[in-house]
Amino acid sequence: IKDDHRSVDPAAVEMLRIADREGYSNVWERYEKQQPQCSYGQLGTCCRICSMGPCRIDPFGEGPTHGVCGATADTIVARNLARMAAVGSSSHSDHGRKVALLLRAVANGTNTDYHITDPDKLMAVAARLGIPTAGRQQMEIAADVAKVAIDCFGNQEEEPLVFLQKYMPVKRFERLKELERALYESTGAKTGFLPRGIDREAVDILHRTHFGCDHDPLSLVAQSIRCSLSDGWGGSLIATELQDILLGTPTIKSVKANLGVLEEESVNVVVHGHEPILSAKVAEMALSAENRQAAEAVGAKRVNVVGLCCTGNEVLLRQGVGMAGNESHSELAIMTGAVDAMVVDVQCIFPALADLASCFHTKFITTSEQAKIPGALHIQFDEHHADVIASRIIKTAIDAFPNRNKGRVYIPKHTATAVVGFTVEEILKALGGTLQPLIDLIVSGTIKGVAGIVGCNNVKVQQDHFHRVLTTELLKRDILVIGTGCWAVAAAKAGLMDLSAQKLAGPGLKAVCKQLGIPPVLHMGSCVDCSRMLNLAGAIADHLKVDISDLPLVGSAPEWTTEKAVAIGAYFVGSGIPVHLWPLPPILGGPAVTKILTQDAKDLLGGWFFVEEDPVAAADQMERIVMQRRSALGI
Ligand code: BF8
Repeated sequence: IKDDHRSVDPAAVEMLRIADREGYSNVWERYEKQQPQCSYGQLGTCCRICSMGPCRIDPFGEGPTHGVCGATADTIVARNLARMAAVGSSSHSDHGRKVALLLRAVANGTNTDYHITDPDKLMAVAARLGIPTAGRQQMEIAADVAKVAIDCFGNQEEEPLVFLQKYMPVKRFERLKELERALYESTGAKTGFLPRGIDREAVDILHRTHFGCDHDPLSLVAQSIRCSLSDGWGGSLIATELQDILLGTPTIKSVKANLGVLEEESVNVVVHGHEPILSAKVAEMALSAENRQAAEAVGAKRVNVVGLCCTGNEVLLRQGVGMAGNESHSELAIMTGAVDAMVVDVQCIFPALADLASCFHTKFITTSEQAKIPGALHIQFDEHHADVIASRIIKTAIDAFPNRNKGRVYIPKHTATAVVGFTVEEILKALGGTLQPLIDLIVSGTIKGVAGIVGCNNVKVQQDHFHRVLTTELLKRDILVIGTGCWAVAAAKAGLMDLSAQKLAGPGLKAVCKQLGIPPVLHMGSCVDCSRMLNLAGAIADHLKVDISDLPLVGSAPEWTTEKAVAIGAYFVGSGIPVHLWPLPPILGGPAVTKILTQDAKDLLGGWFFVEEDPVAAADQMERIVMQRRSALGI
């Protein structure tokens, strides 16, 4: 297989050869057609908030320096950024809301399709929230947990939202409170960082970025951080914790990743999107006796459910479902001609999939009222009739199977083994019930620090290249790598989550991984599960009675694409973690905004953003940060 500038994944390279030969439209080809892309957009200096515009600020200082209303480049950039954070935060949080509402329905008996699968997790979350458990019925406790979660969305008081209060480590909470106080004293103006209500912080951004409201870069950036914190310590955290209660807390397991998980002899159903309330049911219903028989009746071996992107991560970790790939694999999966149905819910779904599926026998099924796609078959999902609807989806795939054109089927034979499922609970179990062994390893320098990576695929970067090189470089430097999302899929496909990847690690990390029988790269879940990383960081900080910003931790979002990644990066920064980004975020047209995010944030928050195009240089910089933090701690 020849190198391909579009992807380093051999399965992708094989499929792209077919795409080129057959003329299938794809994300790379459409990207080429967009060249050259608008430089105002890239710098963040175009504004279309009011109808006097659209306005744009000349990046070379030769054209207009202000919009029609007088907005500066910094105002425009900051407003655009804030709206990205609001959208990203809302997407994660709305996902969390649905889980909270489902938990309430299960608790009050109006939904019997789902159950409390992990009562221990229910008790742990209740205890964390200060909900009494002794002598109480399980469903009473579940109802209380659901109520606290639901109230976080609509809280109208000035108090920070309860999940954040109960989960954020003490020193971080104090630091943000102190920062609010200090800014008020020095400026006389209120600047908030601690989120009040999850919905409120997003609405606040929509309000303050309306024509003629907030034009101050610091104020807009602060609200972006606050809204993002309502995602990390609110919406996403609620999604993770309550999904664990309802669907089970993931455990460590060995799985397969890449397009080779598709099976020539089976009915292949790809679940793509984000919400495991749907995908977990599809995976479960595929195993029902009725559906097994129906599959056999059309000459298939079985119904093979596989995942893509984050909902793929959810069912990978909980049910051991094979992982077909990350974002840039979504079209390639259909091009194999072996996908009988692709079923999607919300987020990160190319609308192009509908057209592509129509070139094959593939049923492209949308299920959410929030994500309808022209050309798709819509089967409305309703969690109150989840079993029946999931079965209908499976049946639709089985019915499509006989229409498969066998002559067009090509499944690249690539898969890698990945050991996944490293929730905080599993990490604690592996360490013998306490974080102390991990802390000792960090203190002794056996492990220098921990890097948390999240990230998508972005067609501006060769698929998975940044993920692979950055991750490998960090391992070499004895930095443990943890992460989620499409980065995790890239790492799994590259074999970096296989036990054999231990040999890639530096001597300290290698010895630890061998002793514990774990890979040096830990899959913690989907993008909402970035909350697991926050939780781990918070637990270490509280254990040592320090702030997260004191710890040798660093983050990265390589190959990032979506507004959700902006929210994740911003809540990491707001939690005290420096975050590397590539590609460039659309902020460089605003010098004051750029300075706040890359420099001032260091003093204000202890976390900041930096950009680096070269993965080896990015690893160097991340290592430097880890080492600086170590020496500040005196270790
Ligand atoms: O939420 S990593 S492309 S699938 S945004 Fe989307 Fe990015 Fe993938 Fe998951 Ni996260």
